[in-house]
Amino acid sequence: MSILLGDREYFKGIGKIPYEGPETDNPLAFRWYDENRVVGGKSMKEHLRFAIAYWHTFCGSGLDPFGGPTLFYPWDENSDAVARAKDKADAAFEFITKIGAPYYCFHDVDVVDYADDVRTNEKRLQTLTEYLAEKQKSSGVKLLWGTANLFSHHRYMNGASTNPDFQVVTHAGAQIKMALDATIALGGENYVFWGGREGYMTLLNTDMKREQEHFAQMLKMAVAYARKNGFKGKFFIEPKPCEPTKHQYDYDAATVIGFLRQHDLLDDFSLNLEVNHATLAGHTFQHELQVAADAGLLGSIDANRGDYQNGWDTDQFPNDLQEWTQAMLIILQANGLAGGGINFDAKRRRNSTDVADVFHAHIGGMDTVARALLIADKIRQNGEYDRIRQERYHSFDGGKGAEFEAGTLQLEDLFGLAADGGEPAMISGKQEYLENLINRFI
Ligand code: XLS
Ligand code: NI
Ligand code: NI
Repeated sequence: MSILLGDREYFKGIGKIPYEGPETDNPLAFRWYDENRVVGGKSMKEHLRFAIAYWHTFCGSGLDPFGGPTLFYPWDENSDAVARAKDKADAAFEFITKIGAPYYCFHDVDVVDYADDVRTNEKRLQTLTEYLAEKQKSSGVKLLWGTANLFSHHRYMNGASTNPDFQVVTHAGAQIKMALDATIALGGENYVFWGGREGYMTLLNTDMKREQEHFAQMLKMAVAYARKNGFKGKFFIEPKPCEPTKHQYDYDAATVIGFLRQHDLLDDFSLNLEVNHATLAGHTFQHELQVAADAGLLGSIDANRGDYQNGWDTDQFPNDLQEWTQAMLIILQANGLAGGGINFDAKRRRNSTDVADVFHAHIGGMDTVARALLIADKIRQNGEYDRIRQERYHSFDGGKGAEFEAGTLQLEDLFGLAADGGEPAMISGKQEYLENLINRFI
């Protein structure tokens, strides 16, 4: 089976990335990601469900607020939008197949450039959907999630579903409908809402309550439409506290969970958590994972990292073993991601301009996450980590503590127990001990 549908090879000189193990000198090989290796009863491939982000990897131009593009792609040359989009799809599937990721993710406008006419756009996306369906079939690569880009076009400068102008809201709805059609036709397993410009720049001009109600209304319409058309997957909301707006409504996991509960959306939605968004919200990534896991809403992950010295969404590739080991401990404890996977919402730096750089970036990210999975599995097998955490709460496992948990004590009972039991002994939190324990396995 050929990995290429088109006849051009875009990533010349680089073949399928093999697994060669930790000792290899080959920079274009995996040291840790061995897709068939079984960890805790499941293959690495099934645990991690890696996905490639169409927008960064095949569309990202290296543009930043201070300078224009630095990344020029041979698949971007055709002047016809549909032909150009097909070239890009060829390049995308060549890369995804060579790197060996089982999934990809896209926004509507990553797949094909949109014009300023809704019906033209619908036709374009349908044409590309058919093309992508063929590419999926011949490669075995699947769609982890689709989404609509409701933040780049200038019409969305005041928001999309939360825009104060209803005509803009209709355009957001149209784009969501088309992106859902594409996702469903491609067997997409999930659909994502990241609240691009759903938020405000100043409260002076904003009716926050009304805007959030509009957002909930749009989500309900999207669910109704998708279910009516046979979509069985999950919807994810991806929290982020700011950027591009000063304040995004989907601030963090806890905020989104409250919103979903308030609008009765918990049956259809769970969370897609991004590392760099967690850190922008002043949380660790682990915090966000734990909040979602505790609510049974840990759906999917956008893997990347920020630069911890500056405060914006730098979307660097993950490389921090400490961070990912702790994340994996939470994911394993939660029995994995519910329906989602690990999508590299990450871009190489704008001065990483060699063709090989995009491979190095993904290999590094995949190896970091795979290695963290192996480490976390060892820590769990060793058992001491789980035991210490459990032991810390043992006073609730029986006696009056258990009655407290069961809700059968009154406040005056606590008074009596405090008075009779006397001053509690000091019990160490053992933080440094636990930090050393984790490091022992890294
Ligand atoms: C931006 C978001 C975006 C979403 C998809 O910060 O991470 O890339 O993942 O719209
Ligand atoms: Ni993201
Ligand atoms: Ni992001």
